[in-house]
Amino acid sequence: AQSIHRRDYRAPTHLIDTVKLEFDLDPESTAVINTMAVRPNPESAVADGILTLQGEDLTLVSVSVNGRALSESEYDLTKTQLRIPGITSASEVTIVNRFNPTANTALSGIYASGANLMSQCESQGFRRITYYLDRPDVLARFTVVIRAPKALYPVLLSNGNRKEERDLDDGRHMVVWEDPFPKPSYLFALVAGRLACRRETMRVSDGRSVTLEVWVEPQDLEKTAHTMESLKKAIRWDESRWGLPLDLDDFKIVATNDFNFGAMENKGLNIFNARYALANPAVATDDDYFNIESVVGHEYFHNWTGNRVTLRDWFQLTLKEGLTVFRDQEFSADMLGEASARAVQRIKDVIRLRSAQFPEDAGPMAHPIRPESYVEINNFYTTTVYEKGAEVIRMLQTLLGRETFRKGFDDYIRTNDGKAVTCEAFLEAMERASGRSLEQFRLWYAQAGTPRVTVRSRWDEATHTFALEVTQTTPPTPGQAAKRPFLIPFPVALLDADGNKLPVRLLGEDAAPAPGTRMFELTEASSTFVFTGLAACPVPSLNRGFAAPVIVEANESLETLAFLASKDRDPFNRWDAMQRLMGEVIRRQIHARLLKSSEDVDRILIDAVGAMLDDETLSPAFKALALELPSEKILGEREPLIDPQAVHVARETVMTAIAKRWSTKFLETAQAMQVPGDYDPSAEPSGRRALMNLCLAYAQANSVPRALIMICDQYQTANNLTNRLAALKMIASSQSPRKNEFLVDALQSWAAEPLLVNKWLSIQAGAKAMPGETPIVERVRQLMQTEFFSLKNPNKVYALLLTFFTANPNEFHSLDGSGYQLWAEAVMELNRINPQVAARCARSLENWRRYTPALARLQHEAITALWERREELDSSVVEVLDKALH
Ligand code: B3K
Ligand code: ZN
Repeated sequence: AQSIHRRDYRAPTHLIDTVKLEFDLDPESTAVINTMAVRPNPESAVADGILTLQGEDLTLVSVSVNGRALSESEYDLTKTQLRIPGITSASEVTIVNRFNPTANTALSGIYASGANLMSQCESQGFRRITYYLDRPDVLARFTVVIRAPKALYPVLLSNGNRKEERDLDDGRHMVVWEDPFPKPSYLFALVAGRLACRRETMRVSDGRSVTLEVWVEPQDLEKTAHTMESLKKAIRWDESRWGLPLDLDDFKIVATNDFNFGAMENKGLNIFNARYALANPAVATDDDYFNIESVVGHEYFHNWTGNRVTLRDWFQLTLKEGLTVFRDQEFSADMLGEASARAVQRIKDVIRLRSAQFPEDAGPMAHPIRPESYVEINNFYTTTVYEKGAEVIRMLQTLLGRETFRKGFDDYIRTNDGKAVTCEAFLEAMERASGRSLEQFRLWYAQAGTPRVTVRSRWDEATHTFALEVTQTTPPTPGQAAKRPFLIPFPVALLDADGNKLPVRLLGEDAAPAPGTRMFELTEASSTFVFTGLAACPVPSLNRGFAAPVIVEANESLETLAFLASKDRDPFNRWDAMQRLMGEVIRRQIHARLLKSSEDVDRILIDAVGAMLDDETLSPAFKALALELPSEKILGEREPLIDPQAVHVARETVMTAIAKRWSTKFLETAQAMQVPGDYDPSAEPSGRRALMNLCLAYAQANSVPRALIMICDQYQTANNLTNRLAALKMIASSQSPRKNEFLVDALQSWAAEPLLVNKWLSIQAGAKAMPGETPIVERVRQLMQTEFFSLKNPNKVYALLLTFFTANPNEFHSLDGSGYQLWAEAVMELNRINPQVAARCARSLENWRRYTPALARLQHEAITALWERREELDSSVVEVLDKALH
């Protein structure tokens, strides 16, 4: 497969000013008449008049130029291109073609979802609808005419405004849509089917009244209230926080069960995976409610960052994704309220970064947030482009200050509205606003890998000075052996014995600043800061609030970590200190196991947990995050070689030791955290439920019989899915002889609801098997054979297979290689059905080199076996295997 390089960008040879698409919908053979007003691009370096359109899996019927039908010898057609010569001046090019939505199992282009038709065009799905200049820098005004049998497809939607609607002969009808905003093809959308909608009108800041609609299958209509509320909040927030209004009179959201990822920001017609659009207390957990608000926000915010200002080419993806993730994170944080509640959002975002992006940055797929090359762009919708991209934007806000950042953001939008631009446009706007060169900062766009910031401290009793020697290094990544130092914002506070912030005064500075956090900028490989004006050796609190996406290695003692976990006033760092304390204690268990010795779980940790549990100044939501041991995934990542079984046992050992000591306290807290009354998914009661369920998990780790009774009782009596699901999850990994009874009971009550069946699959894929029980891999295989699973439905694949591959390391990385065998079979099968989903699953083994030799060898064998069959595989899967092996 061919790599595409960023440096090879060429302006398009032609531009398309307007396009009219006429669809005659049919589930097996949809016809398209595509009429484009095309003209040569004055900016193009090539002016040979050849118009090269992309097309994939299409049946071409006819090509005409300015009304004259071309004969086959007058154009050139291959599997992926249609070349039409002689377009040397403005011309009307008309293409007629057909495609089969039902055969489209890749879910890219227009495809059948149950009895409905849905579309997904980003990145390159539009070429599966018609021949086109399918690239983001060609912006056209779209008119869409949809004709369809009315009984089958009573609702016909596309972008923009409804211009006309009427019945035709033979039970067919027609709707015409016009989108006033020029857009790239990846933002096109079409939906047809039997759908119902929740509709509301809202007055926006400029006084206009807009119509908001959420379209779903009729039985799901009662699950759309939260989505609508979230949309209204998102609109308000974008107006008040960024001064950005809704630019359309109509805004629609559509939900579907068949979707490759979360949701899509098509102009005025967002399409959502049902899991991010449907909620009621029976089908959605607290996290689901929360995620829906965040994803609805994310897609809505794209209307400005992505749609109004769009991308020149796909290498710039982070320009819209990093920025929009940053915006949705801020939205979620603002919805939580004041500072300590906002910290909960920050912590969740960092957990995500550490568990998914850090491993990516340390593996064979490591790439800068703006990659230099790719084989398949769909493989680059990564946590690096998204989540690290958001961290890079956040660093800019931190470095420039909120006000200057906002000025730069406004400038960026104003200057680039209606254009397709590169990441440079954003950086230049920030430079204009701040008057500051961001040259060194640009390295964040160019260099991959997670920087390590090593900190050594020294207290000099004689001079009462405190020195911090700060060194940054970034490990080599594919194609980038040596790295230059980044510009890293690095906020530091110095704490006294009570956790109070001291003045941070550098040696040589005359006046002592007020006590507080001080922002340093690391620009060199190594820098030393010497602080003075201190009565005693302080405790440094570093990279406060996780200002930079780096790994800080400060070698703190358990005592220091426990001190920070109880005294640091920065809630993020307090959480982080507790996590590092836990991580360090677990690491000692892992190493003891390696040396076949035993090691007591340190009292310092056990006491710190007890103290935090008792601390009444902390919110339950915060405690739930701080008291949960780091995941096996995050723990393994820190080891030189990952031994999933050792990590698992070590984590369980520590959990049990904590549980033993505080057994009563956990049960009492679980009791105290119960939320009476009707279900309310808002932050406060969600936090109480999270802490309650964590306490129950601890109590169960100590095998207190009362805990299992409480858990089973909770499963039966809960009035919300959060508690019911949490209980079932604990039962599924317990010693309970009745666990199958519970699982069958859950299936019986959930079978009619795809979202719930998926959760049921996930629970089993993520469970641990007790001695004597069927190994999880066998359980997963059995479930794959049931009617509740289908390889054709991405949500089911993610729920069962991806959960097993990525969220159950102890079971998946079983020493007999059975997990890898299943992985290879699944990737092979999925490749035929849906290459994007196959490639995503394939990535589960990419970090094989990080494992202990026996496991690495087995993984290598499984990858190699697929590699040898690469002729049968889609280039997206081949790219993953290739990068993993070579
Ligand atoms: N922009 C889409 C992602 C499209 C993925 C294509 N493989 C959703 C989002 O980020 O909002
Ligand atoms: Zn996005």
